[in-house]
Amino acid sequence: MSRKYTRRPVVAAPTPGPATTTHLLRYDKPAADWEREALPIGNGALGAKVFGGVARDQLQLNEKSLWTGGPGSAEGYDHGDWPKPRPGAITGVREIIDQKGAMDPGEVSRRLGNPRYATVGKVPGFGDYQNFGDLFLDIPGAPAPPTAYRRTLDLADAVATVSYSDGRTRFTREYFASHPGGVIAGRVCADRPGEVSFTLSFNSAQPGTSVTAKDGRLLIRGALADNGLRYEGQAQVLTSGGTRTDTDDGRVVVTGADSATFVFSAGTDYAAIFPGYRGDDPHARVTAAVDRAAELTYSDLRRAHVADHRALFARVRLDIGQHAPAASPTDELLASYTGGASPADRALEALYFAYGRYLLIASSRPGSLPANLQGVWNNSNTPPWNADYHTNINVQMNYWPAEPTNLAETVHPYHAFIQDLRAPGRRTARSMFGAEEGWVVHQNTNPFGFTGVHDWPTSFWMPEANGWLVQQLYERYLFGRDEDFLRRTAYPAMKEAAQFWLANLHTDPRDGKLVVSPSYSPEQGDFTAGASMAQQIVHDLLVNVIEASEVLDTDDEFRTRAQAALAGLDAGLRIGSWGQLQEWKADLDSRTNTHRHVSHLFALHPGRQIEAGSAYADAARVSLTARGDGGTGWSKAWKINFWARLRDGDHAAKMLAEQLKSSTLPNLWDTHPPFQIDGNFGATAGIAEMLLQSHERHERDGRDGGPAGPSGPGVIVDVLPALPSAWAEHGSYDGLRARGDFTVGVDWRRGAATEIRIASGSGVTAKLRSPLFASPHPAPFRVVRGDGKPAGHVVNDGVLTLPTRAGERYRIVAGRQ
Ligand code: FUC
Repeated sequence: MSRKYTRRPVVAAPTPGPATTTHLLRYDKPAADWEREALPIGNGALGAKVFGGVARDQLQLNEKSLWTGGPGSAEGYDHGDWPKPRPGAITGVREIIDQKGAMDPGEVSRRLGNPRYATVGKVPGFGDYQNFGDLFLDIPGAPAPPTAYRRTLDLADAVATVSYSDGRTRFTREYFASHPGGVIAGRVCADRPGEVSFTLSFNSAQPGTSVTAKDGRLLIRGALADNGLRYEGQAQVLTSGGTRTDTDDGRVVVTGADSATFVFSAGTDYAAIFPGYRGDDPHARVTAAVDRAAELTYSDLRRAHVADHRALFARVRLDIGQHAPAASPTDELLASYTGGASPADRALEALYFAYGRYLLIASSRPGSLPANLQGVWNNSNTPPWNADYHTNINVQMNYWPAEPTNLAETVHPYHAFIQDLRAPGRRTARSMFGAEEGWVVHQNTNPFGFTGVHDWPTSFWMPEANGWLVQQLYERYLFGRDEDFLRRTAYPAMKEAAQFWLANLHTDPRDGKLVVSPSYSPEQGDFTAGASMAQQIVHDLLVNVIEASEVLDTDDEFRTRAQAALAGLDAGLRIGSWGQLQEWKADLDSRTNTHRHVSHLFALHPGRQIEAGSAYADAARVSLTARGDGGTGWSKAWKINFWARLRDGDHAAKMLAEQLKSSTLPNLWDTHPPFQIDGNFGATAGIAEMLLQSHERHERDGRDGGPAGPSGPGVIVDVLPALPSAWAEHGSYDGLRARGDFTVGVDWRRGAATEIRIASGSGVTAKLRSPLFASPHPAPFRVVRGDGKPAGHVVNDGVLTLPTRAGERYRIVAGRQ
């Protein structure tokens, strides 16, 4: 009990970091509710929701690989593959669709699905993301009520704080989840010595968990009843002054300390390795992480955490004229938000943007699984939609902000996850489609390579998800221009997804075009051939893989085949009878359909088949207008992106306002309802999309994709493409990323850029579009390098062409001098 920890110097109560109101969530009451009020911290693999109670604080904990299902599951597991071959099943459905034009989803799922258990939502062995349990701090003699209570989450430092006074002593607790440390840490302080007392206990969410306490360390061990997955957690309590006692029933009691800290880590024996998905027992890893963290002083542990977080978070700065009354609690800011002209409304929007970046850092770091439907936070053993990985919008949306908002490192778990789907996905491609080449995944997947199907009629079939997933791999190349990454990581996965489609496109008897069949537009209507989204995704995949093979100068024969397929492909773009972009190949769209999925606009975003100002863009606008401004959280978030791509900043801002007014909880979590994190991420990406775009290719050769030039595929960097009037008066940003490996900053006044800053990472020629460069009367401006010397450039048709050198910074300054 009297370990060296007790002799540590007292660390002063933490002083608040440099957070402004833009980066601080604050509340004047403890959280009464997990979903709406508790505040999230996380290091990717571990997550906690902090309640901030006075007499009892609660940290609800998660370990991201704690999943039921998969190999060893009591329900059995087959990756969703058909238990027995069904020769001709898919071609049979294709033939019926060819003959009748459509097929009822129930009938298709009876033929092609995998039967569920009786319980709706239960796919055999699919599993659920699990709750790990709760750490409780029970504080004797806590004031009721306390005075000057404050609960905050500092997004800049990624530290949650709770503070209050009993009239005599001010108590402060803070919590953070350290990625470098691999732990969640907490500290309890008082501004008078000897005042810190509490009992730390753990309440497991899993039956049969053993919890013991020894030398101030809780040891939590067990195995999931369903699949035997072993898990372990350890929490080490360290004190300055006072006493620390272990209890027989597995608690640690701190009495009369000057301050106390705890460090917690957890792990499982999950490994992302097909087919067993098991690795080492977590005991050694968890012990090492907790030992290492306990050896450090709290301030060193905290400093390393803050430095690690800031290295990502502080890359982007956004000023949209936000200003909130200094002490206004976030829930009040949200409640009084109108989406109007007030600086307080701007403050909420800027905070929400910062929060999206914070949440991505907290829920997706290298070394664990990607962010799921709830990021890393889940307090249930049967969470909504299993808290899984939905591939018909949701997991993709999670990663939309990663590249544009300068958080490329956070996308690593998603990349790894996609690579890990290839082995089971190959098996599914072979067993269901008879494909000799390629991999496939359908509409839901889990950490155990579920690449097959279940049988929920309106949401089980999504083979083109393979193409949508690998789009993110290619985006990494487009943003980072790392050819080695393209060669080794992105291209092989893209090629294998494309190979699947080369073997599985179907010739549509209606017009001889190549289509996906059967295809289904999420999550409505009948099965048909050539639903627009499926076509657009395959189109995107083929264009990208052709471009990538050109960049890498490889695979001529494969490229020729891909080019032939692209030439024969139905591109999935059709303007229908009421001017709408058709969701299906036949003109079936209803003007009164307000379904949340607007799948046929994939070509507008996140695809790049539709350019603003084109006839297809007009049709997309007609469809989007008909769908309306409602929808679930993620649906509104997608619409922010759509309107931004249509360069309608005011409508994009309206959608952001709709999301904040009706799909956002007091802790600023997105709600579907219930809580679903994709909307946070989609909206964050949407805000970036309003400020900077770089998806349009500038070299054209008659086909939809431009050829890759000597420095890779050329793109237009569009500055302030959809700035809403509410943000127009003045503002600035720095640190957003554009394809071509550019980091961009802009100052603006009355809607016009006054300075554009661009740092070139790879020396690609920048093609910048801004009204500043518009012909025939270009506004006067000068272009200078970092050293202030003029930089050579050409202006043509509203586009400034700026040859850049890798590592060089450039400024384009409006005004003659
Ligand atoms: C998609 C959506 C639902 C929900 C679910 C998790 O299938 O249609 O609205 O977001 O994912």
